[in-house]
Amino acid sequence: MGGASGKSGHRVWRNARLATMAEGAAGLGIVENGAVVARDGLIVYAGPEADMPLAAGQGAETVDCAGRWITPGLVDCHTHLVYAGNRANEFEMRLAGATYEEVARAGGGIVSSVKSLRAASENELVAQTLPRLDALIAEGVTTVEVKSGYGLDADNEKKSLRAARRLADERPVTIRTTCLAAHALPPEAKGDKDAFIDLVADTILPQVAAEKLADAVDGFCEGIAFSPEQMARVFDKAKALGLPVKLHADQLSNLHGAALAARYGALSADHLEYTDEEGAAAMAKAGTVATILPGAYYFIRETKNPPVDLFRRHGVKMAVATDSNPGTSPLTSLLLTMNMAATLFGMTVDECLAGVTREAARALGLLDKTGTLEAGKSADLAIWDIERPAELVYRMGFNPLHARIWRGQ
Ligand code: DI6
Ligand code: FE
Repeated sequence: MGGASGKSGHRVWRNARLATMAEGAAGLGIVENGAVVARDGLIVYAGPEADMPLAAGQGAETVDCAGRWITPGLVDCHTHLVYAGNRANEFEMRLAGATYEEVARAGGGIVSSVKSLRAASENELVAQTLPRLDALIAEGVTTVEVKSGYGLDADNEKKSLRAARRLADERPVTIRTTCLAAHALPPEAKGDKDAFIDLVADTILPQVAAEKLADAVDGFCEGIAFSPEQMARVFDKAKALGLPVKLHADQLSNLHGAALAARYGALSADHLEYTDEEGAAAMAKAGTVATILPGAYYFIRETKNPPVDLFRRHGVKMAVATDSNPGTSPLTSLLLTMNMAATLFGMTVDECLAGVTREAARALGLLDKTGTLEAGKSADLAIWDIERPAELVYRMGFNPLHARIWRGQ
């Protein structure tokens, strides 16, 4: 939307159709003939244009949306966006028949990204990440979570998180950072997982917390990574440092990671292909969001689907995210991700759209700030050239974004 905003940052988008995604509203919270008013970066009104309070719109710069749809700005709540180089070579190995686990055991996988990241400067990391961030932003994303996890020592984890924070200086976007030091075993640990977990808990997390570099703590609970007991040790330290937790859980096998995450009141448990009913029930009880990541499922040609139906039956909220990373999900399109969630997992259009807005915000602990079109939240909007919201999920490789508004601009 060209043109400077009003002096007070006061704008009305009128003649629009809204998918407010407000909690409790039926379906997408659709408002025909709707308007959104933003002042000083916050939504002051979102609803029928006819009901817009006079005072809300008075003196505001007005934008005629010509019947276009407005949704909340999209939220990608699970990415490993900051990395160096890529792993196209491993992709070729897998095409020749190797599994992801075989590639990892052969010294490839996450550890090869660790080598590349350690060799890159913070500036190089920012520069290499910006094109990926730009791809997300081009599709209406206004909030992105970014994990570390390719540094695996204090200095390199902090370098990754600093690079992630700097993305917010380079682009109009909200960045949330997550420390994923317990992602893989670095070569210098010489196979001693417990000693590495000591390093994470006693050194890396305290330093990251002291420098306020992370908004949450994550880990990879898996046979090829860390056990539930080792993750519990990391989570105990995170809690002691006042940081909320998340978990890569039950992606390749069922180690009961979902239940572990729930026990720690995790914001989210992510992947979840192998989660069982007990895990789903525990998540529901704890209010832990299930983050569904179809990009990784697709890319490693997994065949076990996450138990979407169990999540529905137990009332677990579902977010949908790219898992953008060099090894298992080199994906930078949240629109395509929704299509995959629908096509591969049978998620509905409403679930997919909630998954990249309201539920993704919830998975980041940001539901009071973004993720729906409601007064009091950040004016993060995506305006679309579509006739109906299902088009956002239905199309593959097409971007109908008309305009993107971040904090009212
Ligand atoms: N699960 C994943 O899918 C990614 N990390 C994780 O814990 C893979 C990251 C990578 O292969 O680089
Ligand atoms: Fe991931």
